[in-house]
Amino acid sequence: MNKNIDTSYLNECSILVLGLGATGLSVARYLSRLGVAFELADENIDEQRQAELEQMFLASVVHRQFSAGLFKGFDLIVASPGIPQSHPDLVAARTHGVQIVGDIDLFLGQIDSQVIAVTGSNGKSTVVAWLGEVLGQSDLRSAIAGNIGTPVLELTDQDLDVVVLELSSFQLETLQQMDSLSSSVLNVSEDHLDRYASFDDYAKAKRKIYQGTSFVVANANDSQTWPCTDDEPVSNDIDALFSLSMSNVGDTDVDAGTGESTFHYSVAMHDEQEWLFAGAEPVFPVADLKVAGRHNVENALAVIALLKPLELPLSLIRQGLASFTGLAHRTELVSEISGVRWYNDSKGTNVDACAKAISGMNAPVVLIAGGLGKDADFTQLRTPVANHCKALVLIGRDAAVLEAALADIVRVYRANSMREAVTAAHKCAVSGDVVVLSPACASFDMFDSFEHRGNVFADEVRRLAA
Ligand code: UMA
Ligand code: ADP
Repeated sequence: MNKNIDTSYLNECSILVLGLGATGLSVARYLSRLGVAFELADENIDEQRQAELEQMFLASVVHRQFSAGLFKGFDLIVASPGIPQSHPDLVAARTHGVQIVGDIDLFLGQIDSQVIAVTGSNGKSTVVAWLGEVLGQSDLRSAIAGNIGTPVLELTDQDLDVVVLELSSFQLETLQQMDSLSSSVLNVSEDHLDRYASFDDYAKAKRKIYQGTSFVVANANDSQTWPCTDDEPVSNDIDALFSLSMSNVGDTDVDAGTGESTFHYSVAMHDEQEWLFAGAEPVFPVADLKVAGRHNVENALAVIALLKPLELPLSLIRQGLASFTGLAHRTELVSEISGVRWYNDSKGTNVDACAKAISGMNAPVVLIAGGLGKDADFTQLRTPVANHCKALVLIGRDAAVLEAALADIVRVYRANSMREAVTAAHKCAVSGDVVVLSPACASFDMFDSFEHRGNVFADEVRRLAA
């Protein structure tokens, strides 16, 4: 049974759209297209924007303040992902019987396409873009959307065979039913702990992606990515496992009770070089991937596993694995200046991503980090920093928190701007070193977005080169 919101239900209820960023505006446009009435609310708009929005959505009232009183007046609230479910006014409304959903719930309630869904603390955008790359070379009509940037409801006017969704834990919080062809939690490490009561709550939100999925793809080395029974991660509902370190490559586990198989995706030697394997089948040589780092080998395994239910020709999968060149701001080489390579990993917004980025460099690292720390435990960076970094340049609001966690194991410099940070890193680095911007933090204290931060970094590096 489809537990998501279908369009006939939308016509029957009073609706408030909460948050008027990319998601809220896409919801409002979608409801307008359906001819359904709704009101809008955002706490951070001025009178001019309010007037513009009222002009844009003619029959709709636009509110500039949230309150429990306002929320209780509706049957259904469509909340943007940036608004926590624990928001006191939302809690009051829910207690009052108001149904609270997100754009993903609306989208899943009305599409006919097959869905491939991806979440995880790190690698989501890379895996989703990579899936898009493979599917884009097939005969299937496909699109990618979700947390990667295009709100899902923007796809509703297209006729698609397959939709690949990047879903954040925020977007999964309200999810009732996924009903996807395949889904994966790629990995779970500390992130967004300023939003969740505990790491467990965060991991549980991610695992909601498996509800109603036909083909569960999980990380063999991370039990937090396994589906749950009574809130405990278990392995018996997993259809495919991927891992860089699987001893039984080529094997397929068959459950003695159910007869169901778990397929293995891993790496092993073949023709004297390392290959990606799907079960016993060598799929692609690791050295021929165009994206750097071991984490991207893992991402490639997840891509192959998630595509399994579509049974695409192997030649097509090989073509898509070979042609993917990675996304901007993810361990992206900006420049090489006097023998020093400068990498932009501005999307490294949490501890694990930063750890993977610096561990993947086979040269001494000068790391530029800092920003909004989201209550993370930066002592988890101690081992990778001790093993790989020769100096640390810290920026942003939580620079002092990072310094307190790491200053006894590495030389630390503080900088007040990206220009100062790049200058300091330039002074520390010698030929053969690498400088990596991988902040382990969100960007919003100093920049509009991680893209903005990465672009400012790249501009400063190019200025050095000029
Ligand atoms: N707002 C309020 N009150 C609040 C919080 C927000 O009124 O308490 C309003 C803001 O004033 C603003 C609007 O809500 O006008 C913003 O809504 P939003 O924060 O949900 O952002 P959107 O623009 O709708 O973008 C969201 C995702 N943002 C977040 O989850 C924070 C985008 O992911 C996503 O690309 C987009 O939907 C389309 O699906 C960004 C992100 O940072 C990239 N995601 C996090 C991450 O990747 O770590 C989860
Ligand atoms: P997300 O969309 O989950 O934030 P991205 O693909 O944008 O993931 O990558 C964000 C950062 O995470 C990259 O800059 C890289 O340093 C790191 N990363 C990518 N894939 C992985 C992975 N599988 N495991 C750990 N870190 C990863």
